[in-house]
Amino acid sequence: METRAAIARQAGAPLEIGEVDLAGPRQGEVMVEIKATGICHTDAYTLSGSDPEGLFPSIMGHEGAGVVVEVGAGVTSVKPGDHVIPLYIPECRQCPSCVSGRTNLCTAIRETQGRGVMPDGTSRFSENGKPLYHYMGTSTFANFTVLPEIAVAKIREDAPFDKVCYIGCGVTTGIGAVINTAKVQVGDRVAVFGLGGIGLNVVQGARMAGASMIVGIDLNPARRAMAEKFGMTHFVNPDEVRGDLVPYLVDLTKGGADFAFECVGNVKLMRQALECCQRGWGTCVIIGVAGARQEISTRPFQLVTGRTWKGTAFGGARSRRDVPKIVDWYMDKRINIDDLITHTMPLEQINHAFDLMHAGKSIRSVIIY
Ligand code: NAD
Ligand code: AHE
Ligand code: ZN
Repeated sequence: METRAAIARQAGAPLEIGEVDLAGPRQGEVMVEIKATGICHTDAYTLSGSDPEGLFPSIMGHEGAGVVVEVGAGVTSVKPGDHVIPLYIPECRQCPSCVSGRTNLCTAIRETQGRGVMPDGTSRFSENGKPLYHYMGTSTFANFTVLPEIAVAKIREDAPFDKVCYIGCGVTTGIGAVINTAKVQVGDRVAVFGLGGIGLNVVQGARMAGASMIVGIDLNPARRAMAEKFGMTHFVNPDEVRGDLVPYLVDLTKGGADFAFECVGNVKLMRQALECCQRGWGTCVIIGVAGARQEISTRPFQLVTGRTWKGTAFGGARSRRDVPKIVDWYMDKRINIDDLITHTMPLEQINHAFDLMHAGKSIRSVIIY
């Protein structure tokens, strides 16, 4: 069949809207009609050419929601008509990582996913007989896509696609980083570097966890009002701080943050986020993704004196188990997604969504098919 898609032809070029061919689902696979997809900074990162795994031409996008329209042989956990969220970290419940109980990083299909193909080593997308690569195993910048069964989470049918698509990455990543990875406790002091689509969900998660102080750090003054609405108690614009940012933050938090979250993808900030943590026990959680050849550094003394650097992908969430729960939280009004979706538009305007992100004018843009 044909499907409308935004094609990433080459790094640095705008996406091109067109019809591409999509083959049906094979054994263990499902075809999903994508109803809505958010645009995350990671899409921009890969499109920029900085991602060592970036492949072109490809169909990008990883923050979608839609309806199963067809299933391949052997699929048992979903059926046509089911509402689902595609998962860039699947949950097979059989691989050593899943059974370890220690990580959400299912390894069942990670190798082929990184090569832009389905687990059998081939692509379902093509154009004029030439394959197009999948992206993050999800390819939600196409009206229809094919995924492994283990890479979809079944969700309730009354949840609006144009809102819950954001749970496919940003919401789960931010809130999960606080709850699953950091395990922030009541009364903790939290610092959040970067108040975009991820950082604002960290702020939201920190408020849910009962943090007593939530310091937001961003160069964009327009982020302040939104972050305050989500629970930020103090705003710091590094451009307005005289002298070094780290001692300023240590002073503000009266000794250092219990937890600091880097939500930008900037290795200089990753260092500052570690060093503004409380001596003895403060933990810095890296969420931001930094490009090829970027490295983090600090004086070992920072670690010797009790600080910890750790990272998180998809907020440490067990995807098939946790995503439906987070959809319930949204439907029960326990979390706010609506205010973070600042723009919606048709697929034809997807390049405008990237422009808004780069200009700091949007939190999340959502494409509605
Ligand atoms: P975004 O563009 O919406 O937000 C980034 C924010 O950082 C903006 O508000 C911007 O003003 C701010 N910023 C930029 N430079 C800054 C600086 N020097 N100091 C302070 N603030 C600065 O991006 P996003 O969608 O929120 O994504 C953030 C990062 O998280 C990206 O690197 C993305 O790839 C990554 N990410 C990681 C995961 C994961 O699972 N680990 C999931 C999703 C996104
Ligand atoms: N190919 C990239 C990997 C970037 C990365 O770390 N991705 C996160 C999700 S970002 C979502 O917006 C992730 O899930 N990582 C775990 C994994 O297995 O990739 C690079 O930089 O190499
Ligand atoms: Zn993302």
